[in-house]
Amino acid sequence: MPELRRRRLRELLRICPVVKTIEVHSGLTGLIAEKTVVQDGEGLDQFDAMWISSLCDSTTRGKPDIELIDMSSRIRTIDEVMDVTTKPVILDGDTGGLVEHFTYNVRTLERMGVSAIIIEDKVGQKKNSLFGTQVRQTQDSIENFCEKISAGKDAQRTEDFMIIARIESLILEKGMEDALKRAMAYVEAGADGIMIHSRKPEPDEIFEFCDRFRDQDVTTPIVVVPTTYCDTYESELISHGVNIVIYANQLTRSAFPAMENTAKNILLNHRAREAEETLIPFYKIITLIDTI
Ligand code: SPV
Ligand code: MG
Repeated sequence: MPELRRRRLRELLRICPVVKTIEVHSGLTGLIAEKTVVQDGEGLDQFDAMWISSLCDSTTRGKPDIELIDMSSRIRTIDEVMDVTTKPVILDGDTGGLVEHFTYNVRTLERMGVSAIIIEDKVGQKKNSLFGTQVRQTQDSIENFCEKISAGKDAQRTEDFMIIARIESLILEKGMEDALKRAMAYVEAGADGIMIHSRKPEPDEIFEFCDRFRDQDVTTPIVVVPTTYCDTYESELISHGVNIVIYANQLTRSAFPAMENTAKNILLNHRAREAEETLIPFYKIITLIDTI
């Protein structure tokens, strides 16, 4: 039920050392996030939550990650995922759009049972953060972005829904001081969490941000996306005060080469026998899908 799912993220933040979140973009990837369990040492391990990435939602539709996929289409993806899963959903809300639209979208998402939206402090044509300064991207002013956060918080109807502010200062090379100043301002404006993003191969600037943020704020959840600094273990992130780790695109990036290789294999062999060796039997996929 939407209420139970919505509040589950806050509950997980209270009980988990870190909320492990995986990208999903369809019913099938939702089922993978929901049902993948591994034996890890003495116990079992699984993902806690799902991230509906703008990058992967766009890529799956063959479109660029520039806020081209409108909110109605994003809602269709969320609905498809929610229809077959129970874990909490964190939505990548891009810039959040116009404040006047953001407030309506907050209410819609909240009603659906989404637990959190993460909005990034950029304006104008948004491009994916991993492009960094290779493309033109403009950061929003602190004042404007704070207004958007506050308007969203005023619009929501429950205590559960979270608006998490994503800081792009390190991505856009605006420096650590700017990132920290923004973090404090966004929390003051009502943000329920801070996502700090980096495209460095090492986690040093993320660790520094987290340590310095935690010196001033011990409670506000910190969210990170270790795509480029993927050598970093969850335990290291936890030791620097991180609460949510998002594996933001790995399912899409693993499926793409697998599908491309299969297409090439069939073309080269003029039949599917050779490709068959690398394929999962269909009955194994069907076992993921519940019968009612
Ligand atoms: C996404 O997954 O769409 C994100 C994270 O926003 S990143 O692609 O690293 O910008
Ligand atoms: Mg995104």
